[in-house]
Amino acid sequence: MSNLNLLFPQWQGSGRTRDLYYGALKIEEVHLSDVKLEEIEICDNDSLVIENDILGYKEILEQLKEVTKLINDIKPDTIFTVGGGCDVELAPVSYLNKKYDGNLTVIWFDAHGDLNTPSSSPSKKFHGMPLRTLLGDGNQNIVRQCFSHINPEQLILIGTRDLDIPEKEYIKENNIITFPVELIQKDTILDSIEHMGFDNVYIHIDLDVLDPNIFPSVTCPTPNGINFEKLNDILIHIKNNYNIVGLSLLEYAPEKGDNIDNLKSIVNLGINL
Ligand SMILES: [Mn+2]
Repeated sequence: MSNLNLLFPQWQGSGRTRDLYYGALKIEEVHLSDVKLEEIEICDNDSLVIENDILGYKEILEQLKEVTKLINDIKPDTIFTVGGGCDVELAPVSYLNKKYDGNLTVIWFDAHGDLNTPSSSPSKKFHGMPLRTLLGDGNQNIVRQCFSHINPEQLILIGTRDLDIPEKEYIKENNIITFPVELIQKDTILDSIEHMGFDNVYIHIDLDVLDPNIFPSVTCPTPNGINFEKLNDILIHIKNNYNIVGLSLLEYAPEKGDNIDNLKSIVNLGINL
């Protein structure tokens, strides 16, 4: 089994700020200095424009081409991705979904749905659209650049608590399994994964799933999240029962004096896939 550790500090999806770029570099410095990584080079032009209802469309499409080429050359069995924003998920998730023939549950730890289309997005920031893109909707140049698309039946949203109205409608129409914070319970989550019937699991971690009182250094801090103990407990529980083929660690926007020691267990899970 070969694991790819991917450093993809794409910041363009979060707007005209490079915080997420520096966040990725800090995670690398603190936790990955002795780990073999592949890094995607990121455009540093900060005069982003909105094209096709997506801010930074050109850069995002270009970087997507880079990362799909890299993954296609390496052909890993598993991928650990350090972002960057949630929008870095397109290549890893669509690749693994293709590799495992759709035999994949995608678990999305995130305060948000990331389910907007370019036209429904209020902000036009692409980090609010990656999951919907992975489901095959949105800008078709970007969709076509992905390795495959996933189906709503493969998806579990955990910790979701800030959804736009079109996202709520999409979740309802497609019966997407959602665990709001108050319903998060590791055995119930395991039951859901079991019920879906897939053998492999992809885990998306947007750090804004955590409560801002515990971890405020994210692009979109959202009140009433979970704590590290709960997150790690669920991750261990999933690892003990399923084949985790991909994991991501996303949306870290560093602040002076931050201590990110408590990301260690997530990183360890990722590099040991
Ligand atoms: Mn997100």
